[in-house]
Order: sequence, then C-alpha cells, then structure tokens
Amino acid sequence: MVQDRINFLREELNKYSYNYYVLDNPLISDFEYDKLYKELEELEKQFPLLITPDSPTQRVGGISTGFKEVTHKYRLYSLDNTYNYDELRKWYEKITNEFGNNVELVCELKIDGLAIALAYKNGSFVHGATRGNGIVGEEITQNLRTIKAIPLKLFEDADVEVRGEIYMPKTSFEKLNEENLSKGEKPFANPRNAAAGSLRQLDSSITAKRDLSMFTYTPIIERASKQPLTHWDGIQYVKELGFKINPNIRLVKDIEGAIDFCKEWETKRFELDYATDGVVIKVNNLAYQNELGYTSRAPKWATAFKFPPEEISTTLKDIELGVGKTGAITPVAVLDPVNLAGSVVSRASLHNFDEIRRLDVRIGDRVLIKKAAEIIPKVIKVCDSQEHDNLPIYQVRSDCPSCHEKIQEIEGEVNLYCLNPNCPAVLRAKLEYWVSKEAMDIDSVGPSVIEKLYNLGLVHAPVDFYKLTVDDFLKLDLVKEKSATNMYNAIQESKTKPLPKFITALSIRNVGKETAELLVNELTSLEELKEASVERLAEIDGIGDKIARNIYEFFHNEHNLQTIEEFKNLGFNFEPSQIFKTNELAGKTFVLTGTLQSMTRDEASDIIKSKGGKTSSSVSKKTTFVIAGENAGSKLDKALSLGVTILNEDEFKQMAGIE
Ligand code: 0OX
Repeated sequence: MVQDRINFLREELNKYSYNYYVLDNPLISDFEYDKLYKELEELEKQFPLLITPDSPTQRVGGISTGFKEVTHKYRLYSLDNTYNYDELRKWYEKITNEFGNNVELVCELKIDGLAIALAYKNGSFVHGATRGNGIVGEEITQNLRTIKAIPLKLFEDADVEVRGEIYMPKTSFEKLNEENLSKGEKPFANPRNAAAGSLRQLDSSITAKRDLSMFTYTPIIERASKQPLTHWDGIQYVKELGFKINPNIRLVKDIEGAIDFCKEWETKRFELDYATDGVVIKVNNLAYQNELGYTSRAPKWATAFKFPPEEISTTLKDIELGVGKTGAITPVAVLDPVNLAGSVVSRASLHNFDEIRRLDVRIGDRVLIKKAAEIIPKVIKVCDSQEHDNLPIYQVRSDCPSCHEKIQEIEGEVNLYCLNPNCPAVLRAKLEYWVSKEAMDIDSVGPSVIEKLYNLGLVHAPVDFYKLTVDDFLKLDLVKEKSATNMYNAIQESKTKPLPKFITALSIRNVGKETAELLVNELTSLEELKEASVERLAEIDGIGDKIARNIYEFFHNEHNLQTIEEFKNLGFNFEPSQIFKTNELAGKTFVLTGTLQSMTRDEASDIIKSKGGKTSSSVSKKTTFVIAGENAGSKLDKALSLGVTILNEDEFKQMAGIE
C-alpha cells in the first residue's frame, strides 16, 4: 500500500522533472510539483527502508571529504581538431577512400563544458565521473545526482554508459556572477569555469543550487531492448531512454552537408544560451567507426571543426570618443586589426569611462576582445603584461571632443554628457537618428546626405528637414532631379508616421522605440503626454522612475515644446486615432525568426503590437507562437523542442486578419 503510493509518486515526479529539465516542457506548476515531492519525502521519512537511490528525493546529497579516482570502463578519447573546410574535406577523403563515396555523417554542436561519463545498471544511475585524462577520472556521482537533466532512472531497465557535456547556461552564469560580485566573491571567468567550479564542490548541496545541465552525445549500449547500428539511431535511442540530447544535430550525406552545418552555426551559435566552440562530425555507421578505430588519443571516425575564436587579444592603439544623440560621450577602442569570429575587427566598445577605470585600460595595452551576440565586439580585459605598469593611466578629458564645452556627469547615469544644445556632433547624431529605421525611417536620406546638408547650413535640427525644397537637395553635389524629388517626398511623407515613431525620433534620453510605444499605448495623445506628471509616467508598466523623469523634463523644456509646436505647424499628424490598438492578439507572445516574404520582421512586429500582442527576441516557455520565415534558425529548433506552435507567414497573416 505505502510502497504503491511511493512508486506512484516517484513515477509522477520523474515524469514531471523529465518534461521540465530534459524536454524543456513543464507540465505542472512548481507548487503542484512541490506538493507531490513533500508527500514522497514524508513517506520516505516514515519508512526509511523504502528509500532507493533512484528516488527523486535523492538528488540532494551530502558532504564528501574528497573525490575518489576511478578508472573508466571505456576510455574517453579526445577529438582531433580541424580549423578550415579544406582540412575537413581531407579528413573525409581518407574515409571515402576506404568506404566509397557518400559516407553519412552526424553533425553535433561541440558544447564547451565538461565531459563526463555516467553508468547505468538495470536502468538506474550507479556512478558518474569526470573525464580526467580519459583513462582515470574522479568519481563525482553525488554531485551529478543533483543535476536534474541527468535521469536517476531510465525509461527502460537497461545497462548503458553514456558520455556528455555538463554546462551552465550563459544566463545562469551571468546571474551567478552577479550574486558572487554582490557578496564580494570573485566572479567566474566564463560559463565553463563556473560549471567546473560547481561540479567540483565537496558539498553537493552547493552543486544542487547551481543551474547545471547536460547534453548526452555518446551512447554505449551494453544491454537493452535495442542495439543501434548507427550513431544517429544510438542518439535517438538514448533520447528514448530519458537523456537530454542537443536538438541541433543533423544527419548529412557527405562532408559538404557537414560544411553547410558548420557555416550555419558559425554565426547562429551566438543566439544560444550555452557556449559552443565548434561542430563535432562523426561517421554515422558504427561498423565503419569500428573499422576506422583510434589513434593514440582520438577516434579517426570523428573530428571537431573549431569555430574561429570568439575572443582574441590585440593592441589598443587609441581610445576615440563618440558623441551620441543625447550628448552621451562613449569611448571606443581603436585596435590593431585582428580576425575575430570570421571578420576583421579594428574597433570595439568600451561602454563608458567607469568601464575604462574598472578594467584599467591604458593606450598601448594588450587587450582581450570578445564577440558576443551583439555586432560590435567589446573589450573584456587587459592581458597581463609588464608593459602595462609603464603605460600612463588613461585620463578622461574634461571637454567635448566636438565642441570643447565642459562635459558633465548626470546623476544616476554612468555616461558623461556634452549638454551643449548646439554641439555639432550631437546635432548630427540627432539628425542621423531622426531618419533611422527605428525612428522616422526615411530611407533615402543617409548619413552622407545629412553631412552635406549640415555643412551647407541647410539643416541644423530635425525640423529643418521639413523646410527643405527640392532645389535645396539639388545644391548637393552628385544629387540629380530624381533623387532630390525622392528625398523631398520621403521627408514630407514621414509627417504621417504614427506618434510612437515621432516620439522615438525626438531622442529623449533612454526613450527608444519600445518605451515610446508603451507611452503612446497608455497616454494616447501628445497633449496627455505633455501634461503627465512624473508619478503618472512612472505608473506605466515598463517605465521606471529615471525614465519617467527624463520624459517629464523633456516635455517641460521650453525649447522642446516650441519645436513640437513647429512640427505641428509643418503639418505633422498627431491624431490619437492612429494609435488605438485592437486586441485580437492580446495575451499572445510572438517570436519572429527567419526572413519573411511580404514584410520585414519589424513590420510584422508592429502589426502584432497594434493588435495587442507582444513580441520577444527569444523563445521560452512563455512564447505562444513562433513565426518562422525562410532560413529560420535556432529559434525554430528551440520552439520545436519546447512544443511551441509554429506559424508560417500565411498563417500569421490570417491570424492577424491581413490579406
Ligand atoms: C561535445 C562533444 C564532445 C566522440 C569520440 C570522442 C569525443 N563537446 O559536444 N565529444 C563528442 O564525441 C566524442 N561529441 C560531442 N558532441
């Protein structure tokens, strides 16, 4: 009776935990899970003899005095690396020389974590060890038990040994580092170190608190209901047994197929929430694998194609200061050009002066730069060197590099600002932003036209765009009648753009497209916006006190109000009716991926928002729909793995009620 209930609870809990941690597909709330878990815990307390090591309550573990060395039953080999496609083709040629053309390959992302081996007897997890030197590793079973993506009990009573990679998601790594910093502890250098540090804890309750996961990539089936003959089938089989498999895996016909996979992931990898440093390519047929065998350190049937480095060191030649549309002074590192993740980089972001001070960056230093999801790489640290100490400490200049007015601090802001309203750099940046896609989207007027208009004294502030005649454009060299008329028309047409775009274009500090939309959705008209108090503004979901104050100050500045009046007199349309939303898509969150045929992603996003829906840049359990265009990437894979409904462009248009 008690045993039955215990069995039932264990099965239920295992099912929910598997769906949550392995399939990323939660079935019940944390509350419901905890209720079942507590009931099981209570029963096991009353009947301790019924506790088994594969019970879900046994993931907590205790304190050990050290890690025991263990000899692996099967050696964990390394991988030979390849760095370019020709090397890959040569590797494949050796194989096809032996087996003929069209040897199938499996491509897997190479997870940058820690390799481990797990042993299962009669379907239960018995022990796990680190890779060590491949022959001898350290037994860390207790710590591995705390990782929920590692099944304690398989769906089948099988004897297997699997290998895989333990990793920490990038977002969890950042969170952990923030916590460490706030406690005055040293941050981890990267997610891999954080995973290693978490795994090597003598107190496994610490490991349990860290967000670690595992992708399984090598199945060794000793006794089970199936004996796969290919690597692909082996992977599918261990998935059936309950292990977590990376969804970004592909079976290809030949090396060109594998090269396509590598090319695809060279850039898409930055969208993932875990680090990957390459692609592992494996011969699919296990009989071929057997015949090919191993060198002294690595299999001949597999190779790792390494992505170009995401981090590289170079010399900092100078620090240039940019002046933004709000007057913010932003330091930019000028570098000795280097190849980073496939492109030549000669400039990198240094964010702000606090960052320069924090890193103690000095001109002449060797610095480490990194390419992350963002396009512009950033300087992440100064490399240790003896020269560093002899270089002069970077001195922040006190004047604006453009107008030479004194630059100032603003309370609550990390940047320094040039607050001269007539600073040429600020004026130019505002003009460029006005025409940008995010703001008024005047495609035909680019930075070089703006520069000429500005230098001729024809345009000083955005209102001046609307006073230009076709003849004014003809004053610019190389501009002919047709393009002059185009530019004139595009500017005039922009007067009818919806209010959020106009507000975005005003360059209010910290107010971009998203905030402008929030404002208009709540306050609906420019008049209401002008009259709103700081408190009213801060009440809007998504607008904090600081931004509320910036908005308030902007609309209580005489010069700004005059400018807005001028726009009105020039025929700008501030009708609130334009921004009323419908609510067909209320409560639904969309993620857009790939290229759409009949509209841009921004346009689709505007349609969603105008109908009350939300958009997000990443797929999660909260995503309602993923709209997948052509060449949709990892977001589509993630949606598939989470079971999120995928819409094609036509289905989306139908849902949104557009033809
Ligand atoms: C990974 C990874 C590592 C095959 C024989 C030696 C290594 N880091 O993601 N290793 C392997 O494969 C074995 N596959 C992977 N995906």
